[in-house]
Amino acid sequence: MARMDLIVWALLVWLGVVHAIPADTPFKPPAIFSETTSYPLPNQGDIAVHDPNILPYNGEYYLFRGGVHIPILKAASLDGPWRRIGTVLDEASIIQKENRTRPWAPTTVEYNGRVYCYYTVSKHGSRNSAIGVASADSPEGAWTDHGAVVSTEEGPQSQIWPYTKSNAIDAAFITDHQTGKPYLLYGSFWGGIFQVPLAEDLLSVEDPEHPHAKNLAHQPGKLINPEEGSFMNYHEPYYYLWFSQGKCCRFPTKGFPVMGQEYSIRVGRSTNVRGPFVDKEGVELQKGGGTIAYDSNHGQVYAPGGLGVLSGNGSSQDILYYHYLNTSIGFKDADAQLGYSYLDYVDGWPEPRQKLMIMPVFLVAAGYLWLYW
Ligand SMILES: *[C@@H]1O[C@H](CO)[C@@H](O)[C@H](O)[C@H]1NC(C)=O
Ligand SMILES: *[C@@H]1O[C@H](CO)[C@@H](O)[C@H](O)[C@H]1NC(C)=O
Ligand SMILES: CC(=O)N[C@H]1CO[C@H](CO)[C@@H](O)[C@@H]1O
Repeated sequence: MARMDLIVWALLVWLGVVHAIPADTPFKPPAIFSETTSYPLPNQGDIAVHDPNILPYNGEYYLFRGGVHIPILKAASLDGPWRRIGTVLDEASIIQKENRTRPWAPTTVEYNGRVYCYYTVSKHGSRNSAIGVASADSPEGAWTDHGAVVSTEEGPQSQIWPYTKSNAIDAAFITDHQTGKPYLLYGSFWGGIFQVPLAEDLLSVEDPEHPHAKNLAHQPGKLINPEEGSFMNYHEPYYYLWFSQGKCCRFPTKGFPVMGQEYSIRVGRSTNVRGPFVDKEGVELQKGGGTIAYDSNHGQVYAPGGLGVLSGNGSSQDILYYHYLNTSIGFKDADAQLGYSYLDYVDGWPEPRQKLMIMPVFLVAAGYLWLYW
């Protein structure tokens, strides 16, 4: 507008002849919630939980969550209802670090007839963290706390690489499907996701003074690595390294990031349990790679992450479970909901589906008929 036009327009606005903003222009909020339909809506797990961890055991599901002494819940189906049955710890963790009454992000596994729960003792924004472990004969207990397996910043071996540059949070566990050798994964926000071999009793790192560690995922050149909550599963012929990337928490107090910067679920694969892992574009996860497998969708699901995978063991579909914020429920961390999707592997890349595929069921039925007809 020329200067004269502006003056005339301002005068007309002042006189009320025209409105400063045409009244029918709709207010356009900044793009925050993705409306994409490229990802399916989750199946709803009927429980509010952040960083869920689920162990199928004796035909039931046990859900472990962060909180005072690590609460345990139980259900006959992933759809709930979930019933609280107790806690992993009877008192504060024996790890002498802050917030030890309230560990985070447990990961529970069954190994050689025992159950092991790896948990995190840390606090937001600190690298003074540890991963501890408790074990029991069954998820119903009685549990024994064994204390720290890896410590960063302070504690045993914390002066040894990779503990010097990593953050001991968010444990995951995998065994080499050929040798049975167990590994612990952890990280991050510092240095990315790391993997260390475990001793056979699963209570310590193998050769603790010289850990044969690998850095499996990280964003080069960045001090802050918003990659965390890793998980590894094996689905022949690949190991899949999953993690959550982006802003996870505290949206009501810290505000919303621009769309795409919130939590999303990423994945890469390798034929070797120790990597290197690459994403769908062939980018190594150690070089910032990671294909988005599940992200905000339908304007309803926001910042999904904190995931795990349940193996169908070849007879049923694998299941990806996670937490997400439902945009019509709320954005507090405590509002996070349990969701899950069935995994379809397309060219060896996992794709979430809302419904169980007909195919495996059909094959099992056909096999059954062929055997017994
Ligand atoms: C798959 O097999 C593992 C190891 O045998 C077992 O712990 C797990 O419960 C099985 N998962 C399902 C969904 O049957
Ligand atoms: C979100 O919450 C609304 C209201 O409770 C519910 O109708 C809807 O199914 C939920 N969607 C998801 C994906 O959780
Ligand atoms: C999650 C949690 O319990 N955080 C606490 C950790 O400890 C600090 C300081 O002691 C508390 O302020 C946090 O609330």
